[in-house]
Amino acid sequence: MNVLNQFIERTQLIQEWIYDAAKLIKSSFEENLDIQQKSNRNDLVTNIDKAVEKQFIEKIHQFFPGERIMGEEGFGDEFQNLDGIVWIIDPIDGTLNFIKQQYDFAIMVAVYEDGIGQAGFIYDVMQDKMYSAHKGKGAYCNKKKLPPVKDLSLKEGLVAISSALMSKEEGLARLVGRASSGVRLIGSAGIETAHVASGQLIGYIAASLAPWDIAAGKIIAEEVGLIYTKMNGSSIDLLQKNPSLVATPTAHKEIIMLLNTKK
Ligand code: 2AM
Ligand code: CA
Ligand code: CA
Ligand code: CA
Repeated sequence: MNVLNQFIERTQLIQEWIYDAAKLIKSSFEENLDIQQKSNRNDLVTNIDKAVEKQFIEKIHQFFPGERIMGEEGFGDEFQNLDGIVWIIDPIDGTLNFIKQQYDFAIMVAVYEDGIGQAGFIYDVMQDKMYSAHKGKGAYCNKKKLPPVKDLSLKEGLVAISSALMSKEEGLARLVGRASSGVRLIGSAGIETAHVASGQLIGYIAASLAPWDIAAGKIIAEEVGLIYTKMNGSSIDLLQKNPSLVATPTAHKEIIMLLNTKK
C-alpha cells in the first residue's frame, strides 16, 4: 500500500473508532455509572472512561501492532521517551461534565512520530463536531477547513481559563480575564482548545495539563497559526504535566507578559 493510502486508511479508521466510542458513551447515559475518585474529589474516572480507552487500545493493537499507546487511564504503555509512533488518547475529556451534565465532553486521539504531532482529533460528542488536523495539511471541523486564525490581541477576544487555575491562581487568572473581552469556562481542555482554533476564543490557559489533554489540540492549534507553549513560553513536554497556554500570536505574547510580570 502506498503512503497516501496508508494515510487515508489511518484517518478513516481513527474517525470510525471515535464515532464508535461516542456511541458507547451515549449509550451509558441511561445507566448507573461506576465512579471512582483519582487525585481529588473533582478528579474522577468512570467505567466508561476505562471502557473507551480499552476499546481504542484493542483496535490499535489489532490494526497497528507494535505501536505504543499513552492513555490517561493507564491501560497503555509506560513512557520514558516519544521515539517511534506514539498514540496519545484521552477517552473522555471533561469527565466531570460527562458525569454532571452529559454535555461538553470530547474524545481525543493524537498520533505522534518521534515526538512530532502528525494527526490530531478532538470530537465534541454532543455537538457532533470532529475537529481534526494533519501536520502541514490544515485543520478541519467536520468537512469544513478552518481558516488561519486572525491575530487578535487580548482585549479583542474572549479567553478560557481552567477552573483549577481560577481557584489556585486567582490573581493571575483575574489579570488575564480583565485584560480580555471576557472569560468563558467550559471544563474540557479539548473543546476549549478547539474553540480557540475555530476563532471563538483567542486563548486558553490551564494550570496543569497532562500530555493527553494537550496532544491532539496542539496539532490542530498549530495548523491554524496559534502558539501552544507552557505558560512561561517554553516548549510543551509530552512526558509531563504542563502549565499550558494556547493563543493567537499577539495574545500569547501579552498573556506571557502578564503572567510573568505579576509573580
Ligand atoms: P479530564 O476530564 O480528561 O480529566 C477540566 O478543566 C479540564 O482539565 C478537563 O479537560 C480535564 O480532563 C483536565 N484535567 C487535567 N488534569 C485534571 C485533574 N487533575 N482533575 C480534573 N481535571 C483535569
Ligand atoms: Ca481525568
Ligand atoms: Ca483530559
Ligand atoms: Ca479524560
